[in-house]
Amino acid sequence: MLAASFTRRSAGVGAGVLRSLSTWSAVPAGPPDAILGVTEAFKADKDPRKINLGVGAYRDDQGKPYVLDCVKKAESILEASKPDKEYLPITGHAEFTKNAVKLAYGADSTPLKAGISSTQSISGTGALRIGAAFLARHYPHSKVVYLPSPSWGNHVPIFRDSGFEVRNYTYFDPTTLGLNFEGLKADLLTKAPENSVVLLHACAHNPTGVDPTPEQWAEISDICKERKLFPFFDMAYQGFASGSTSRDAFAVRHFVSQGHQIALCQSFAKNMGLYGERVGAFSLVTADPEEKARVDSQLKIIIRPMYSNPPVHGARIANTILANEDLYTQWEGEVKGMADRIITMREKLHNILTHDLKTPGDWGHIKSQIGMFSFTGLKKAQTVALADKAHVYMTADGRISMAGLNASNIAYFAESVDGAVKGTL
Ligand code: KET
Repeated sequence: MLAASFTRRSAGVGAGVLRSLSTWSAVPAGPPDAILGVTEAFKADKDPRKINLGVGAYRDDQGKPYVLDCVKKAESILEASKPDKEYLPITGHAEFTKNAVKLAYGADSTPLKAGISSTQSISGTGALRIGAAFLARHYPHSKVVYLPSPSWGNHVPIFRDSGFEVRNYTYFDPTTLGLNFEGLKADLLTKAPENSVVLLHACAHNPTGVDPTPEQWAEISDICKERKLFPFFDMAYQGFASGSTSRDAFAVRHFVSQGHQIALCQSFAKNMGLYGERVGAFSLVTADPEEKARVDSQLKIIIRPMYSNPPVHGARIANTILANEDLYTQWEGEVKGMADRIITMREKLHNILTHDLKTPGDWGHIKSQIGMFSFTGLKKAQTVALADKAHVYMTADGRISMAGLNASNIAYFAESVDGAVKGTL
């Protein structure tokens, strides 16, 4: 290409018709996304036995995407009301954010009356991005964020791209496949400088499926207070851990009751199945209505140049459910139904691996881990073999989305794992 253009130039061809090096010729190819890239590989696989356990998206027992009945009802109520398509305000659908915040903090929460500054967001990812941008600009004490090790893969670029230095605190213990609570405490007590931002998964930790107990949360809250650490909660799975949205809000509500001025990111992708609608909320606890008004004004200043204002349809659906007593009750039942189906899959998988196949290793963590994911302990090479030889897709860290398993594919999946572990695939 380079040689050709030089030759043509020297042959006297007019400069206007010459094609020189493309403007983007130096742009390096990036790696596929660690989670969404798995879906791309899955889609390209033509084998009928293929299974996608990569992305955390709920599937029903037929392996199909699941549109909740309460969502269908909310949509027909909305359709009948013939809503317009006007812009929302910069911070979105005000009634939706009010109800979203109530869902997280609890109807009796004190700051709910005094001052929670909140905005609608482009799902949980957008909430994280607004929050990180707000802290980068206005948190006066630190530009260092501590993430649990491991954490959701997108946390690092979100905080880095927002101007934070990203560090880790101990979370998972690879030998017990459970929480390394002593390591966590030691890191927050001695490693993290005072005033650092600490990211906490409110429930159903991704990717490990390991959550602190209520007693451990209380200790973490005390440590944050003692060390003046700023608690930044990511709550993408409210309802998916225990099947109850209020039980899953324990950590958030406990921290707030202890006087922490938390930041909170909410997503309705998983618990309402509104993945592609991009419905979420970001909130900050403020001291009083006057402070809240100032924070509100700065949230608008951050959002307006990013995307001006959020999409309306999903927020209307979520709000219709949150605001209507019957739909809300139905929704709670459907969240529990999804959580329960996942628990049944955990039990079945554990049974097949330990009793039927006698797969080497201890598989108790499949049952004890919580939420949408199981951190299987499979090694990267085994995940590669599972994809290449058995058409079973998961993230390279051995995380599986339990919701991708069902009565028809669980036996094939367990046999494939058995083969990967025994090296017989
Ligand atoms: N936080 C966590 C912890 C999380 O797992 C996700 C999504 C999000 C936030 C953002 O979700 P949103 O759809 O923006 O509301 N996790 C799944 C999907 C993804 O990676 O985008 C996943 O881990 O598979």
